[in-house]
Amino acid sequence: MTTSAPASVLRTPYQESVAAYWNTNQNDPVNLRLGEIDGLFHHHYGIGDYDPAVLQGPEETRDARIIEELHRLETAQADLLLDHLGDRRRTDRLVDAGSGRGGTSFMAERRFGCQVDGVSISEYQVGFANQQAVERGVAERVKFHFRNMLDTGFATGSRQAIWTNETTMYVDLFELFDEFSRLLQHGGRYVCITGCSNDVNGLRSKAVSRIDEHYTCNIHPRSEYFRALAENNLVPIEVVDLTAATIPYWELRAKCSVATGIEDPFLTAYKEGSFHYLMIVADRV
Ligand code: GPP
Ligand code: MG
Repeated sequence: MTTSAPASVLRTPYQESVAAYWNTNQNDPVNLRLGEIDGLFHHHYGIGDYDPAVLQGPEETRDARIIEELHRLETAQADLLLDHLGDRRRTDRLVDAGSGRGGTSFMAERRFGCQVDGVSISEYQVGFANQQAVERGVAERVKFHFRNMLDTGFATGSRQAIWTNETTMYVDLFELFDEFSRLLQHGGRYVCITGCSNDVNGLRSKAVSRIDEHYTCNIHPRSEYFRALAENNLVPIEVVDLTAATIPYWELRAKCSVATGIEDPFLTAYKEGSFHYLMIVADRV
């Protein structure tokens, strides 16, 4: 089913710089301290209201309570994504495109018992996630590959579902959905959670540009998602604006010792309406 890795994974200076960011970003308490709570290391944000009780109680343990709560909200985000992957069977093969340290892949395997292949252009992240798979005893079913999600090398029509959990801002959407359309069997499911700029407000705001600069990414306008999906036989069945649901996560994160400084641009962008947090669910036709 799985063909060999393409000859070169990193094909452009931009891809080299994205890989370098994730390869060198190994001491990131905002992700490591949260992941250490239960061994699920996420690289995405959270949704849902936080429990205001975490801000009360003993001062010495306040930060630890906030970290635990942030992790709960990030896991809730991944659960929402998986809720939309459709009825999956144990025999299905799934792809996590831009798999980071593996959090969503492990949750998918736990929920569906499926084979999951994660791809990342960061060799460090692939190594970290494969080590996690061994430690969790699921290395037979969950595998991470040093590959480019624009050119995975997996067989045509071999996949029943694919997701991107906050990774599409690193690639051209037309190229990406062309590859997903090739990989998915007819009726296969694609779920995307992403941050996108708001076409209604015109060109990107300063706050959105600051997010791009921070992560070396290129946030796309909302319209581009739908154009690129339509061009590649991917038909949206559900679109959910998660903006209001993610704002509490950012407000809580801003109060925490592991805050990185990107909290203000996110809160500004969401509140001024120049940016949305969106989930798009689509079927391959
Ligand atoms: C979070 O990863 C996601 C991205 C870097 C992509 C950008 C997302 C947008 C919605 C614009 P992370 O968990 O590694 O970020 P952090 O280290 O800030 O927690
Ligand atoms: Mg994070």
